[in-house]
Amino acid sequence: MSATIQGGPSLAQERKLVTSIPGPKSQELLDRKNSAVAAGVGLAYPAFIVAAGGGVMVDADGNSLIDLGSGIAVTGVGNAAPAVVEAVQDQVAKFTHTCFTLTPYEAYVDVAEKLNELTPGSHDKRSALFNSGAEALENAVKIARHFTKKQAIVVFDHGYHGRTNLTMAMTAKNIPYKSGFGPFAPEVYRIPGSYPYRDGLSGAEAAKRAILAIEKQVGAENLAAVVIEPIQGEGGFIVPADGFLPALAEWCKANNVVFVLDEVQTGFARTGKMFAADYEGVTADLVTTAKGIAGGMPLSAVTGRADIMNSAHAGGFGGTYAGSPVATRAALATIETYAKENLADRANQIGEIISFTFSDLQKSDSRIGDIRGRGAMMAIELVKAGTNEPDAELTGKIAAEAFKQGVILLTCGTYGNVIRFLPPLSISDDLLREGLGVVVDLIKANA
Ligand code: PLZ
Repeated sequence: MSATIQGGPSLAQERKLVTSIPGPKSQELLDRKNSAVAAGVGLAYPAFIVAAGGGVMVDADGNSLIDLGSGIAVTGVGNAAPAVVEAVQDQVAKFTHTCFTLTPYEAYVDVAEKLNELTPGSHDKRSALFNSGAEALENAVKIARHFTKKQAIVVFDHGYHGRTNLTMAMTAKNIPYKSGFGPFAPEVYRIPGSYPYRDGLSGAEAAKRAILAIEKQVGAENLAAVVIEPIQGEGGFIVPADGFLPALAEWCKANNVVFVLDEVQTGFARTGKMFAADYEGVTADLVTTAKGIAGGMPLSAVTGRADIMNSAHAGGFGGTYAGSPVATRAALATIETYAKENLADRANQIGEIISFTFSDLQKSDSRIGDIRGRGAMMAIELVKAGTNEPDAELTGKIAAEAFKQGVILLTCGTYGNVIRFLPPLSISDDLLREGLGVVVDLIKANA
């Protein structure tokens, strides 16, 4: 790497292209990557980043790209956010590791207290910390099984929960997540959820269908947990119809089934509230969190009902790095930043700009099949004109061309036809509008 460059919000907030993208330095690094890194680690946008902050990422060639992805909903507070940098630097200079379950430290307890306070519901709660989203999901399942003494787990069409063996079983999509990687963990059952744009069902109707499937295919007497994302992320930013989640939660409660909300992608101000469940009037028994929790440091958590969380024996949960001192200090600074900078409100403003932009375009372009999401977790579903047939080709083309024009744009969806917007909440209106303008122009140009 050549000249050192500082990231964070003081980076020039501009889209600036000084080479073609990826530029020669990134190309060189890409060649080295291909010779050194396993092919399974694919790269969506091969611009090698040297600094990031606010709403931009700067690559090795000096191009400044608009970030509409936040590294998949992670850097909500912004990349290299000053409070996070300060906390991490302070902590690494004190101690880097002890293993919390050997010799503990305060920041882990502080994070647990914060999560117990911030997650929906005022009941008595406990938390346990881990490293990744998938690890949190693995542990939520362990906890639910231990508590209920039952084994089956219900997940949903379009769901995404990770890439470990158990969470691959819980994830719906074959390519790229599962193909050839089986056999998968047993006792995981997938049933239809709620996808208003495609199934046309009300929340009550979708819940009735789901509950019938659970009762017929699994049986409450075998079922430990129902695990669901309050807005399905990788599956296509699918917001369930009103009433769907509360009906499921109620059924779980009546049947001694642990109701787990996976807020890994939706959590921490992203949707305009601290957690997406805050919109739904549901209280989960367990909540899994990660991504936005620690400003980019690897950290995740399971938080939930004290009786469930405390049902397992000491030593049942852990991991060498789980809840590391550096990640927990970063989380405290991150969580404080959401409140101090009012980032949930900022997420709503961002969401309004995005929906306004595409509602306008949708009036004259029937290829914008659906505009959906909450706060700064918004998406457009692209279809063939006048139909609801998914257009994955157009979607891929727009993301690829946006990249060449200096905009990092993520896609998702079971059918690969959803463009998702997950900008850092630190992005300026101007930069956001410029990035969205590139997308609008590309949609128009590819008519
Ligand atoms: N649950 C709801 O969105 C991670 C994965 C991208 P990890 N989603 C992005 C990829 O290519 O692997 C995710 C999620 C929900 C769980 C996870 C898993 O979180 O931190 O990636 O393990």
